Amino acid sequence: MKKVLTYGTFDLLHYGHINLLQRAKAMGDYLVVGLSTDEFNSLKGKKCYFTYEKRKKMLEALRCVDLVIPENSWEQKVEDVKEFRIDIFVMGDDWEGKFDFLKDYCDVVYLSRTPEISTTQIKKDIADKKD
Ligand code: C2G
Repeated sequence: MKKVLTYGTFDLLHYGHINLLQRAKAMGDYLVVGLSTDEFNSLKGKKCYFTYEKRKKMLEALRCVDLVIPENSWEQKVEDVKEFRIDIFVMGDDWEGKFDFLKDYCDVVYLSRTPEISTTQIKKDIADKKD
């Protein structure tokens, strides 16, 4: 069984996230998603609309997602790759090169981001409509 791992905040889940998750799953048989906790998002400078539990529930409802684990720190990836016997680590190419250190443990693939959609843009568009 080929196991794939990716990480993210996945707030205001949108089709850009879904495109990434579906392509990641298509690279193997089992997809593990490291979901940034609310505390880790504060470290990342992100303020989420949905709590970790709500974001986790939405991801777990996706057919392409097999397991959601908490992402508490930048440093946990090597341990996660070992613990879950990951074959392929996948991220959007806005992270191109940032996780190449994982090549010592698994394949590392950066997939193209879906253009013109982001959680930040969604929030901005909603705020603009309010005025
Ligand atoms: N993504 C995408 N296309 C978009 C928006 C996002 O392909 N239009 C991808 C990102 O490249 C990332 C994933 O969807 O691979 C999740 O995006 P975020 O929730 O913004 O994750 P991020 O804040 O980048 O956290 O340790 C890694 C971090 O936790 C990644």
